[in-house]
Amino acid sequence: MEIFNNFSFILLAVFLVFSSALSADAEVQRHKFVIEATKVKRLCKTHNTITVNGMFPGPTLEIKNGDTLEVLVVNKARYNVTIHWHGVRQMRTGWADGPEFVTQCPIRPGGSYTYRFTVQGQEGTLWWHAHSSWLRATVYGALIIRPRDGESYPFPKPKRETPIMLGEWWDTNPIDVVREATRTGAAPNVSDAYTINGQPGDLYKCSSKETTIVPIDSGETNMLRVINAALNQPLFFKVANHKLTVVGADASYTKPFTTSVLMLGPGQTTDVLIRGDQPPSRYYMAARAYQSAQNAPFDNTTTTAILEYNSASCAAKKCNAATPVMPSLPAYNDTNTVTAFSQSFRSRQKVEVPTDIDENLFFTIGLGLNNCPPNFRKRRCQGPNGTRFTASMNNVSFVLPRNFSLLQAHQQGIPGVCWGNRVISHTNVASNLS
Ligand SMILES: *[C@@H]1O[C@H](CO)[C@@H](O)[C@H](O)[C@H]1NC(C)=O
Ligand SMILES: *[C@@H]1O[C@H](CO)[C@@H](O)[C@H](O)[C@H]1NC(C)=O
Ligand SMILES: *[C@@H]1O[C@H](CO)[C@@H](O)[C@H](O)[C@H]1NC(C)=O
Ligand SMILES: *[C@@H]1O[C@H](CO)[C@@H](O)[C@H](O)[C@H]1NC(C)=O
Ligand SMILES: *[C@@H]1O[C@H](CO)[C@@H](O)[C@H](O)[C@H]1NC(C)=O
Ligand SMILES: *[C@@H]1O[C@H](CO)[C@@H](O)[C@H](O)[C@H]1NC(C)=O
Ligand SMILES: *[C@@H]1O[C@H](CO)[C@@H](O)[C@H](O)[C@H]1NC(C)=O
Ligand SMILES: [Cu+2]
Repeated sequence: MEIFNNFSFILLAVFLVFSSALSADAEVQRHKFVIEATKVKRLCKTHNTITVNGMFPGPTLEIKNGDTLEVLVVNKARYNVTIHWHGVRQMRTGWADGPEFVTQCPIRPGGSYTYRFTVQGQEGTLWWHAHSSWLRATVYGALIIRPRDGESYPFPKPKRETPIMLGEWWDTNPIDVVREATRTGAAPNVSDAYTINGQPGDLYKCSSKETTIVPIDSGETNMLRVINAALNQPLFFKVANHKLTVVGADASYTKPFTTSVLMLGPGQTTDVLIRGDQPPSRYYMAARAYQSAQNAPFDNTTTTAILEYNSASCAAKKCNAATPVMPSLPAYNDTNTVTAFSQSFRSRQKVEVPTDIDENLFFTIGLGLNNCPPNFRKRRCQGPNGTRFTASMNNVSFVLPRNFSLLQAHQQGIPGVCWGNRVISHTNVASNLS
């Protein structure tokens, strides 16, 4: 624990005055997000998909470090909803963070809520998504944070920048998938497709015509802002014949390193530079599962987009474009590649980390806790060996409160919410992951 004496308090006050003067050029950006059901056709079937402003994926927000976002969310859907600003450090704006019943009660159908927060000291790529039930399967978008005016990237400015949002698509209502899993205790159905910027791509039925195209010109260096917006699945990502130079992750710059493949866990982002240094043609960028768990079912399909040299496009060649080159992706269980990739990350500068440990904490994290209480019927315990498929920490599962958010209960000292029976272990994994 840090104890503030008067002297450091004065220093802090001076710092605050100074830093607010520094951010004089910061802007307040206002947006309106209307959450509504929209007809979206994928894999040959039209769904009433919950979207933001009728867009899937939702709008990309582009701000500068130091800017303030003010987003009015209007809920015209038939579900409770909240929006989470994934990765944003909510400094003194905890109520704008978004996880339902943690920092706020959900926005009910017909209701609205304004999120207001400042992004400070973070640059690169983040994203936003719904944080209520499984609405995030379709309610998500990119959040791009560029340097302040007068500042620049710590690498040469890319010619073009393209968000690459990797997603998961269910050929049914995703809310039904999680409700079914919660009812039966079985693991939720795996997705039917992965997507790049909302499109499954050439390898799926009825999808070829809409495959995402990412343009490039010979000789130029572009940036791909890769985001894993999947709900549950770590994903490999590769571009045929092209090397990728990682320059940032989760809105922090990294020491650059070059790789042929990325692996992103759900929620992670990775910014890479890609050079148009190959013969002008069409190249697939592809993503598929990294599955470390043995014997657990997973979606083993592959999503693709096309990196297209402009001189090799259909338009340039009067619609006689080449079949794209396909990258060979790592095996689903290629943990060595994942380890090598993860171990390549370095900070740009030397960072002092605390080395004196005051307290050691020991956590076990599990999936598949045996959790079928005697009073539960068999039909609610259809997980492996008659269990309920649950996530746990130190053998305890988390259950959301139903009447107040944790933050409100903590702030207002409302009993029975934060410090009450938070350790009931009868919930389902599906409602716990975020
Ligand atoms: C929606 O949220 C309200 C609280 O804001 C809660 O009472 C209600 O149970 C929620 N509905 C669902 C379907 O979760
Ligand atoms: C989950 O998969 C099973 C087996 O394929 C299917 O019968 C069921 O309808 C699916 N559930 C949902 C909600 O789509
Ligand atoms: C994906 O899994 C199915 C069975 O669920 C199997 O038939 C198919 O061969 C697998 N495909 C790949 C590419 O591994
Ligand atoms: C990965 O899967 C293959 C089969 O697809 C298997 O032969 C191999 O032993 C597995 N490797 C590991 C490390 O589990
Ligand atoms: C189910 O039970 C059997 C017999 O006790 C055991 O061998 C197996 O590992 C169990 N499976 C799981 C997924 O726990
Ligand atoms: C974990 O919790 C269950 C009850 O939820 C209990 O039966 C089991 O013994 C616990 N396991 C450990 C290692 O504490
Ligand atoms: C709020 O819900 C908790 C259980 O989640 C319950 O214990 C508590 O009594 C409730 N408080 C009020 C004021 O309704
Ligand atoms: Cu998130």
